[in-house]
Amino acid sequence: MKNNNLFAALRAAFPKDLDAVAVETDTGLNYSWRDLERSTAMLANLLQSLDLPPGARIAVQVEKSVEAMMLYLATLRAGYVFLPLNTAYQSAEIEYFIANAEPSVVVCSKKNFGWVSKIAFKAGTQNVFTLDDDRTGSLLERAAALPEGSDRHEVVQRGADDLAAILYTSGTTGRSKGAMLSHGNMLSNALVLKDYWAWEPGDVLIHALPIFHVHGLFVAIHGALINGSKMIWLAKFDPRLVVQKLPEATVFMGVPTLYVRLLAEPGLTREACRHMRLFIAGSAPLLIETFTEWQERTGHTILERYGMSETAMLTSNPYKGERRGGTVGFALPGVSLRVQDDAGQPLPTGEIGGIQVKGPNVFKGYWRMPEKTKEEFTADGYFKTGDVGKIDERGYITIVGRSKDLIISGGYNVYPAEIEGYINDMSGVAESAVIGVPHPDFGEVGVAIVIAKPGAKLDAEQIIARLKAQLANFKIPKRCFIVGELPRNTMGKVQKNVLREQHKALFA
Ligand code: MLC
Ligand code: AMP
Repeated sequence: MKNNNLFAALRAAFPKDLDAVAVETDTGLNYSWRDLERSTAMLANLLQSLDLPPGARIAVQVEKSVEAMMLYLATLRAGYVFLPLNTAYQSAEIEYFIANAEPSVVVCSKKNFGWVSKIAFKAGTQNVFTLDDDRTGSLLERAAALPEGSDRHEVVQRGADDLAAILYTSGTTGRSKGAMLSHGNMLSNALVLKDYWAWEPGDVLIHALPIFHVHGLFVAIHGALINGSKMIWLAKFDPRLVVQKLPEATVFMGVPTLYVRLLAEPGLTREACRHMRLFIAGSAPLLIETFTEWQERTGHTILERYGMSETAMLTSNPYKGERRGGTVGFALPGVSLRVQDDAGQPLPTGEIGGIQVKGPNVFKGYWRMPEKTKEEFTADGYFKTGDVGKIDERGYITIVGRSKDLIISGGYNVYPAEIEGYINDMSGVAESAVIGVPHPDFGEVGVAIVIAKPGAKLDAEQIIARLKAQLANFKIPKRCFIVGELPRNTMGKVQKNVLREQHKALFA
């Protein structure tokens, strides 16, 4: 029987020479393909030795490292479900994810072991590990202590519909939902992108993104591995280092903020990009100015694509044809995409409506939320993305906005409803509205507009400081204003569009 485990497909694409370099790090370490093979086998054996139930979730909140990637691959290999968590999340956020997902294993960094393990044990998780290799309880140390032969492992049999990962994401309601992605979802997407972006022998990818979201974890890692391509691995995005590494690479992927920051590097020249084949952008809108400036500086046209946690990649500008700035290109092969009005009627070319999609890449639903899942799909099986867009006469898709109340800041999603909830809980606050406004570096950032209760005195800086103590740093509004009232429509609903208009030049 064919094994549909995604890892089996990635493993099959490893080059013949297993001693060749698979990953080169910014600290000068080289990992061979054999290292990937052996370490993932050891970690998979270790996970399997824990006697976990079928479908067990492995929740991981660790700093980016090659070992963290190996843990992801080992989880696939052993047939369990990977649940990556942003390293910026603080205790209330982690508590929610662990209570909701009920992971059997939690892996965290050494510095967070105290509070994370407390949350995990309280929620009933039996196994809490660190990944760092200098303390007892480290996964790698344990794996190394397994009996001889533990670096051999037969990839666990998985069906295409079996779960491979849960990615937490949020919709209109503030609370995060776990998007369940299967081995088939991810493999189909990886194979389509290999072809669509014309990956070729000898390609080298600069991996500079975090590995807890679709972009860095799936698009970048799967892309390189399924092509047997070497990765130049940066633990953290550093524009100077990326520019230094460009001459050794052929492919780069980034959110628009990365491109904006790279353009500020004097070393970014045509000469530095002489071996580059492809620059890919996504996760947030790429400004046309960035697209054009990049073309002028480097001679390369950025290829913009569009995706989301629930669907992996949906559309892409073409590799060979015209890459049109301001558009996200065409629906990928196998993806069926349409634009509909609010009444569920298909819209003609050029008209703006809700983007809906269907295809082998579309997720299996939200973890333990069948009702929510049902709401987000149409009767004929299309997923409602919450993005608003149009398709032109040549088939290019443009995203013009979002029907979901969401801010995308530097490629990270921020849910106004979540931040407003925290602000509204503060004493003296009557109400608040969090809006996204344009920002030259992050594309968009959050701004909080707060109303005090009668007689209460509020301090904007204190509100920000309190939020900082509770929430991931990228979610913190960059400014806070205390005002007398919020603009409302005749139904009494806060008019966020009016607030956005009022504050649009704040960071201009
Ligand atoms: C950091 N900060 C941010 C921020 N990142 N603020 C708003 N938005 C962000 N994205 C703030 C911190 O709170 C901190 O503020 C200050 O900036 C410095 O923090 P840092 O950690 O040193 O920042 P830096 O390393 O410069 O990070 C910036 C970044 C990072 C752009 C490199 O945000 C990043 O890696 N973004 C990529 C996100 C990504 O991979 N998205 C893919 C999602 S997948 P203070 O006040 O505390 O000093 C997806 C689907 C798809 O969307 O289609 O791909
Ligand atoms: P996430 O849920 O974090 O995966 O974020 C997915 C969202 O990012 C999508 O629904 C879009 O709103 C947005 N997005 C991704 N790629 C692009 C793009 N190229 N242009 C505009 N928005 C994008």
